[in-house]
Amino acid sequence: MRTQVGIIGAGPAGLLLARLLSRQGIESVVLERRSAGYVLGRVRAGVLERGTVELLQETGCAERMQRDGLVHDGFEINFDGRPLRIDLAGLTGGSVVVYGQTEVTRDLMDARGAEAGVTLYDAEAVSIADPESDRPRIAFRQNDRAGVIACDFVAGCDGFHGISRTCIPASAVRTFERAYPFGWLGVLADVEPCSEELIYASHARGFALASMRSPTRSRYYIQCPLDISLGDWPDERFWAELRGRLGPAASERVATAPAIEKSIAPLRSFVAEPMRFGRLFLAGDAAHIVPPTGAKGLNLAAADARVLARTLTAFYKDGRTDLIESYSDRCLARVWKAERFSWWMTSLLHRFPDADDFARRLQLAEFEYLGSSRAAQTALAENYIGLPFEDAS
Ligand code: RFL
Ligand code: PHB
Repeated sequence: MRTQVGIIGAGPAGLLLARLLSRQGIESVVLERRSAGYVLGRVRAGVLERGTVELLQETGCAERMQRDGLVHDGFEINFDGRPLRIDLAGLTGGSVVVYGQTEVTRDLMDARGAEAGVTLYDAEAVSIADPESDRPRIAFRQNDRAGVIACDFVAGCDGFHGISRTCIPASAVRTFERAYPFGWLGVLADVEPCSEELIYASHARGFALASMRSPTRSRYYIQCPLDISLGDWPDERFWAELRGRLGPAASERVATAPAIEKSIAPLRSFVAEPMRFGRLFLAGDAAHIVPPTGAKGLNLAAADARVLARTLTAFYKDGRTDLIESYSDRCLARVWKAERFSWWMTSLLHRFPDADDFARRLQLAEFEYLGSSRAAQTALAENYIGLPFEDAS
């Protein structure tokens, strides 16, 4: 099989890239190791930056997001029961949209289904040959059948556990990593959210987050040790712990129902540099991971897809290779700012197992400073709504 761009992974980065390229008349084949149903069953991100919203509009598949997405002009930080509202709109003129990653993925899959591009599900990429040449090839397996895709470029959009990054020789890539000594236990339930806006709560027992997917579907998380198993956390225990951490006003409004999904996610910061090796580009979680506290992962994946689509469009339309050369630097400049912000939000709001009273006092001082300083709130707000894109000319 031959195509212009071989895309590994049908998560947000891969599907968005495929769609942006097809709008420019550039062909691609997407390989996804799981089934479409499995990909749609994964409950993940929920907060879209304005830039991500605009990008989805650009792809022409934002109709449902515009109808069902919830515009949020602010959120709350609750510190040991003390609320502080971050007025995103008042501080920055911007806002975010709460619309689940599952829905974004569904919209992109539907759009892909209606156009000429090929997406192969249950098709696992196993290796990438000659990424430094102008004819790289992706070897894959689909139901015991082996196949090869010959292409001009490979986009490694296969997430943190994918193969693309591992196809770059160790001597050509440098990685930076921080693992956090806790995870998030998440629950999805069909109940009215306890608050109209998200609540990020820092409590002596640990972090908690009240989020949502719709006016009738809530998404809640609590910080948990890494060694727990889901069996230790029946619904009643989860609801009690959540209520204990969220602060008195919201706790009273938490409505409960059987969890329709429950999962544990470890927290990690990770960056691989550079994000390109010859004609192999890394995009999204394949190149970088942030802890979810800043709501940045999906948005970074979308930003990479945007930069890569513009890079490849300039190559095919105008023969430009300079954007290929600068792809990694342009992405990483923004990625590291999101890494910093996500690490900062995580450090401010979580309980670290080895932290002493001094460390907790520092967190409290940071919270009180935030409460007293419009400048500090603005810095938080402008990062949360998403830093601007700096497009190459
Ligand atoms: P994905 O979504 O992991 O997709 C990669 C795809 O590649 C496939 N794959 C392969 N396919 C073929 N061959 C192979 N060898 C392959 N190996 C892997 C996989 O099956 C998969 O389908 O990466 P992508 O596209 O880069 O997207 C990244 C986002 O999914 C991720 O950053 C976000 O979900 C992170 N995240 C959040 N991001 C936000 O912007 N806002 C949030 O509010 C937010 N909340 C979250 C989150 C992530 C969480 N977890 C589960 C870690 C909340 C949580 C709990
Ligand atoms: C979510 O709704 O899943 C969500 C919201 C905000 C975050 C992380 C996850 O920071």
